[in-house]
Amino acid sequence: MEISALTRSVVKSNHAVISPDGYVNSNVPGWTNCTINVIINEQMGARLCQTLVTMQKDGSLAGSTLESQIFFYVIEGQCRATVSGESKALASGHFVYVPVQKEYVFDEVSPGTKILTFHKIYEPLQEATLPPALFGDASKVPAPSYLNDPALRLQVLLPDNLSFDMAVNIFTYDPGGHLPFVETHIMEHGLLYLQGQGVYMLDNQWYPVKKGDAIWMAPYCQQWFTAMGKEPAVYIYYKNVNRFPTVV
Ligand code: UGY
Ligand code: MN
Repeated sequence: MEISALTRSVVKSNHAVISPDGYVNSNVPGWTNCTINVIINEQMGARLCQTLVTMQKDGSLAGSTLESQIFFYVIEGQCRATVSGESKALASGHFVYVPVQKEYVFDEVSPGTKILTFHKIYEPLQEATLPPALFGDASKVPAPSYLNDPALRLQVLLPDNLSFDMAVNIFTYDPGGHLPFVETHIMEHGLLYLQGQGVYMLDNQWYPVKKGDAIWMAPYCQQWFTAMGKEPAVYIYYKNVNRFPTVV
């Protein structure tokens, strides 16, 4: 018999590990015939929102971005996305970036399709134009080694220019690969494991993590990760970037 009073999930003031065992579903207006889990949100102190959507038969996501831009990533399954009049068929690894003030529709889903979303309030910059809507495929994005370590590969999915104030990257670690140092930084992260397992250190606490787990790291939450097991560990993560760091 399993003990239902146990979970690997933790929610602290500057980080959270959310494993699927604790999911309770939400409803989002315009997102129909789907199961929605809001994994990271400003209610926990974050400045981003991260959701996981599992589509059912005839499911669709329809809406308009307002102040927040939304990044959609297909984890598994198939669907069609329409943004600003452009429509594309999407499969696992495909992604869509929807800038602010745009309408979007995801439909023609195969049941069970899983879509990850990252939402961030857009901070316009006088010297930069608004980002365009983008469609992409992670399998076509280069995967150079990270900081000269061949055990680590980093894919940068969004253009790295001042129009964008968020980054979404895919980090791949071969078994035994690890972050080269404990990171201490102002940027915030939301993250979802796509494959494999390992141990994450967050603010000097150690968490075993695996495919399906999500992590929130607040600014300055100290972070380090090592991959374990027989296959690479892969996570996709959000990071706020390219804006003046202070109002002081
Ligand atoms: O981009 C990053 O800050 C990344 N290296 N952090 C992380 O994977 N925890
Ligand atoms: Mn980091």
